[in-house]
Amino acid sequence: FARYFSTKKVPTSVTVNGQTYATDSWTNVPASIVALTDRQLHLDQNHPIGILRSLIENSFKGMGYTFYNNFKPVVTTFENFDVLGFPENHPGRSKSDTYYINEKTLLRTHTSAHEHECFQKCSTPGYFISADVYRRDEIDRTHYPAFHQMEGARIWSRSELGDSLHEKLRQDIASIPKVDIIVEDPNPAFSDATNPKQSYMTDVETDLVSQHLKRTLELLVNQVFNEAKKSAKLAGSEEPYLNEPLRVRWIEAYFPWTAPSYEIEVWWKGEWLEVCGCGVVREQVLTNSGIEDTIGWAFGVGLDRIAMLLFGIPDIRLFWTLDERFSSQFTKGSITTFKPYSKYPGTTRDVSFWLPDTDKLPLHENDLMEIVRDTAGDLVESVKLVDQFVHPKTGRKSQCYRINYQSMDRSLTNDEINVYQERVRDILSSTYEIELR
Ligand code: FA5
Ligand code: MG
Repeated sequence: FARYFSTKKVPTSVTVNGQTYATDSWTNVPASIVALTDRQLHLDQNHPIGILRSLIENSFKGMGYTFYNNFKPVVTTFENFDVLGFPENHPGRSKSDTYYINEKTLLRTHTSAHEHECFQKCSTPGYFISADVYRRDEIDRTHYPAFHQMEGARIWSRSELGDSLHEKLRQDIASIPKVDIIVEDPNPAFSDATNPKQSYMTDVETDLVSQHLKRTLELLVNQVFNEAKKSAKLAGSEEPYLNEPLRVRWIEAYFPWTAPSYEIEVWWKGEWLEVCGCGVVREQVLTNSGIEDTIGWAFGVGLDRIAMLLFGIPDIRLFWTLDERFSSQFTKGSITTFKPYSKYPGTTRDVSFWLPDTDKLPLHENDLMEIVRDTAGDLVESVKLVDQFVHPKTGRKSQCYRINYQSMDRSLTNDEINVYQERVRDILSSTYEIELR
């Protein structure tokens, strides 16, 4: 992609949210992505993402949290990775996964990029932050290079609480509203024995902080999925699970800045749905943020896929449409089921090629995705690898990708699609040492 970008002549600067940054050899953020940073869908009270954000915030009002919703998406590599303990070689740091403005500046890949700042400035015991985040990723109904996360965190100061720390933690746990929910914890399918604890915390502290975290997230998930059940019932579904208490389970997870770490999954439509990663915050994040002798937790939940369930939205790209037929369907404070408007037919085109020899610049799948998306924008419904084989004699590898072009608001002509397809082929063959077939 660096190469693709260089053929397009990297601009000398990139402007995001009114701030101008110098570019360098790391720059890989296309204008089409920068344009999304002004949308602020999570602040729109009449947009499903904004409605979901408010729904969650409302169930935590008066419980000691500050709500941050205005943090800008440009952060430093220090905030997004270093302070959180991401190792140097972590794949998340690579140019194929992350949008860099320049070597030291990027579009945040998660809301955890603000833990450093929030821990420093937050004056309540905890906070929630909601924001748009960006990742170079595949294209399909549930993946988009921009999406939204809500993060929560809570801390307790040992030096302030002294001997009453345990008592305070127990009180705080007891004050979380109880929910009618079936929780597999400990979950028989997983053992917590391998989930690392931190040596600066006692076992009792780790256990109490984890309990507070788990009860908090069970409350959040119950609130959200009860709404999803109501909306599924209103839409006419008679699935038996809609009338039963929600089933959730806790599984072990790994994040560089939490220990122990967990994920909560929800039983939904016959399968376990991954909802949220979380854990007990590592000491180094807290001390690097200038708060000594504290213990606490953090979680991060993706809002888009949950909003898709709640509002019956079949395609993640619909969140970004400017079509009135979408926006007019949603109003502040209410969960309503999306009524699809006329779908326009899609058309597929295949692109096949021999990959370069191994010593040449490899073509990463995300590079291909980016070229397609940058050429045809939201007219790309999906890009899928449909065939791949190795030539028995030459040992060369061939791949075939199927691009599905489809507009959400109009019908596309064959001529128009042919132009995009030709452009994709041209860029591919002029940038990478592939051989088109
Ligand atoms: C994180 O981003 C961590 N920051 C979460 C966290 C916070 C852990 C605090 C511990 C403490 P993860 O990469 O799994 O974790 O992403 C979290 C959620 O974002 C996922 O569960 C998923 O719902 C959503 N998500 C990830 N990629 C995409 C995408 N391309 N499109 C839409 N949603 C996505
Ligand atoms: Mg994940």
